[in-house]
Amino acid sequence: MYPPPAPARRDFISVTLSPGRSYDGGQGLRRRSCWRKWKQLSRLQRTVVLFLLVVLMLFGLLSYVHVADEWTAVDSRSAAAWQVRPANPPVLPAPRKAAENPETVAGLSPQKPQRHLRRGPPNLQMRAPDGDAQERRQAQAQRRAEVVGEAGWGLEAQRDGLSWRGTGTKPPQGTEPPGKKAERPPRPSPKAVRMQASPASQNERQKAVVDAFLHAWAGYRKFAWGHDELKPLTRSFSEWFGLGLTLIDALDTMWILGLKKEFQEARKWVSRRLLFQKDVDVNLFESTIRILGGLLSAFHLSGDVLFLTKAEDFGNRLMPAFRTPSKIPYSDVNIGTGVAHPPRWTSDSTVAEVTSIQLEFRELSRLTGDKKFKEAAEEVTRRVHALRGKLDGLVPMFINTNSGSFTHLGVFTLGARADSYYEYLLKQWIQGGKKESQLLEDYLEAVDGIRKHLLAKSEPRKLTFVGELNHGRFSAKMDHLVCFLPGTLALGAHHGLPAEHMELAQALMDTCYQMYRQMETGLSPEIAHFNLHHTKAVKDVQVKVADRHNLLRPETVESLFYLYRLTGDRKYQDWGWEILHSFNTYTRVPSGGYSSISNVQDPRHPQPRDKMESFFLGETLKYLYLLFSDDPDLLSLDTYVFNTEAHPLPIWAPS
Ligand code: DMJ
Repeated sequence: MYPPPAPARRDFISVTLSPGRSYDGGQGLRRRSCWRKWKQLSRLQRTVVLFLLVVLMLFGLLSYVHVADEWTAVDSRSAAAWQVRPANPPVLPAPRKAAENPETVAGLSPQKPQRHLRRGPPNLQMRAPDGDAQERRQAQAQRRAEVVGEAGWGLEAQRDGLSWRGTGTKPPQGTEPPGKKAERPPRPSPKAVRMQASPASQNERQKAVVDAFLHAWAGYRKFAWGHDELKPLTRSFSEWFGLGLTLIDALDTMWILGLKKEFQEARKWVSRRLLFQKDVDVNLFESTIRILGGLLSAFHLSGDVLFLTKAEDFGNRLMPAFRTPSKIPYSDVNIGTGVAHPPRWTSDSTVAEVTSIQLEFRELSRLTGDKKFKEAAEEVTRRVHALRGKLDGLVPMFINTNSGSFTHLGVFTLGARADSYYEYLLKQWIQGGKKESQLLEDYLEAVDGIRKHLLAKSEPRKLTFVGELNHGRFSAKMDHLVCFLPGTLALGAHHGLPAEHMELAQALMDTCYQMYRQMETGLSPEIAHFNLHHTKAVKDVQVKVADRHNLLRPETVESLFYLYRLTGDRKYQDWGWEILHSFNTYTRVPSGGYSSISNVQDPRHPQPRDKMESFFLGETLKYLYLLFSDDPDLLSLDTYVFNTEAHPLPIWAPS
């Protein structure tokens, strides 16, 4: 009646996959039961399970690809590259107690983590510097250093940390313009061997400058060692690039002032702590004139190739700034990633900034034999030369990095954003042995443009000053920055330019001095406005509340140095002496350092701003020291040309 029971169904998997195996550890049974369970699931349940499985597999696949990429990247970087970038990369030493000697404390001090200063939209990002190429370049530089060491130059410095050579211990070396790849190792400048000062050879005023320097240095050393700038009131520091800016800016000043111990200690910091592999944005112009210029100058004066090696490394890291549609460089570049960009608010660069890096880049090419530095910088000069929008040789203040054209047309000044354009026209011409006539022509035309459009006389003393032109309207406003001009004009006259340049230099020098003299503290404001009206008992120099600060700037004492050196008139030394006295009276901070002040018209409350700019050591005190020297061979103006941060570089074919 009942149908016979159906034969037991054999499990398909166990029969087909395990033929002839009597015992499989229970796996067959498990498979059988899994399969049964699977078959018992509804269609919907099976779909869900299958979907989850597919998702899991996709996830696994993606993870694999990512991990594989990571390993490929790790493989492609050299071991060395990883060694120089530890997880918590050290660059700057922590602040030290006053008693500690910055460079003799054993071991490395705790480091601050790197700041991330990468800025700019992603579409501006460019290729990071090639790690391998960088290593190759460093190795080449190191090899050159060894060759130079073997040749006798810098050998003592490498062995002992510093060589303070005596007069005439080496034959004078000539300089030569940059040509093809250097066939000989780089040589420091011809006068390096004579560049030493002993206290015995210093006059009283020079000793006062040395005293001021040591006071400033003591503050920096105690409270800001290895950092960018000293904050002397709060006894701390501020960072701009995080590259020991003050220390680098001050290296050649220490050499010139004969401060051997201080120089040696700073050199040690450069050797051990100055690393440029940092994720940090630097301003192309500021870092070129202060860091690149400072290192090149330290190399020339001391003959120590350490400084050239560092300069080349740094120069390479600045190069991405030139990769723009117009070849006019961006204002900022990240020296770690090679990402360059303009300021956040514009695609313009400042005219003075892009035209005041040439002395340094040209010299770097000459020393390294690598033409790329010179070519990039000179391309800018060529393009600016050909631009429309000038007024009788005067240039606007901005230039666009996309179009390569001037922007904000119709505004002309010799102050901020244009100043050193004029200075570098003349100085490049001098640096190159007075052969590059286009530079000279542009300079001469600009001086005529200044005469024609920007000069005026104040009341009541009839001081000649350089004003500004704003769409045809003259403004009697003159930045302290313009006070570089008397020195530059005098330098040109010394190199054979018209004598009337020297007359104008002297007239402007009087004016710059009066910008100090007519202030209650004896210190110039940042910006002066000249009185044009004939009324009794009014000062020529007037100051707006927003402009009455003094940042310890160098331009006036810089020009005093040129004027004294080139005329021999001692009144310029006396004026410089007065200015040094005022700095000491109103800006010297007892615990160490000097501070910029907010009010040059209030001797009772000059309001220190708690900042010592690096150029106070790099420029102001250096020029004062040179001003008080009666030795025309101390950095002869026929042998050296000073960059705009007062770092002397050799003239390629000295007269
Ligand atoms: C310096 O950095 C340089 O002299 C630059 O050319 C202008 N500004 C400061 C000093 O005032």
